[in-house]
Amino acid sequence: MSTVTYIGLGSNLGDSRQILIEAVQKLATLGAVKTSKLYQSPPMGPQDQPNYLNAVAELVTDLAPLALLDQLQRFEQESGRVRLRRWGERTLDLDLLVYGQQQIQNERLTVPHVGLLERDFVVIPLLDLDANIEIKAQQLKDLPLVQHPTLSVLDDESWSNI
Ligand code: A4P
Ligand code: MG
Repeated sequence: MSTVTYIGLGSNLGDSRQILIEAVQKLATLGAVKTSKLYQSPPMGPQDQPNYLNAVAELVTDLAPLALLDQLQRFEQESGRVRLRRWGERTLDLDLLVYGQQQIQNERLTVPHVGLLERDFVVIPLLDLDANIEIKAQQLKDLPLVQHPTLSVLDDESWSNI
């Protein structure tokens, strides 16, 4: 049975734009994909690291949650993922933000993703995909951070034509 999922994409090392484009193409092998706009976002966490490119993809897939996580982690490795420190720079981060209406808590997976509601670089792209999305009984469009986003849209043709 197909489930609507949302995947957070982030990169701040290497050719981030190209890395995210390839990540979306790989996600499309797992089901039907739609993408948010592409954003540039100042780093959360250590400030001595480059800005991030961030986006969210909606993926409608038949994969079960852990099977989907396996694929996301495979794609991270294939992008030559380097992750140097907590909240630090990385070539590709793929987070399973939402899996249908499910709440999941096990040693590999917490869904909805921890911190989702506090991160404008996740909330704003989610609203691109569903302006009325509700997560953990919270209408995302009503969150205060939506009024004061720190991120900016990248007007990027290669992104909108994936
Ligand atoms: N894991 C548990 N739940 C999930 C889930 N829902 N999705 C486990 C994906 N993985 C999940 O992942 C560590 C473990 O989390 C995995 O093995 C999986 O089983 P990881 O990607 O190595 O580490 P992490 O927790 O993602 O890294 P970290 O360093 O804690 O950071 P975050 O929270 O991912 O943040 N600033 C901006 N502007 N934009 C960003 O995208 N990203 C980060 C990284 C920091 N600052 C940022 C950004
Ligand atoms: Mg991650």
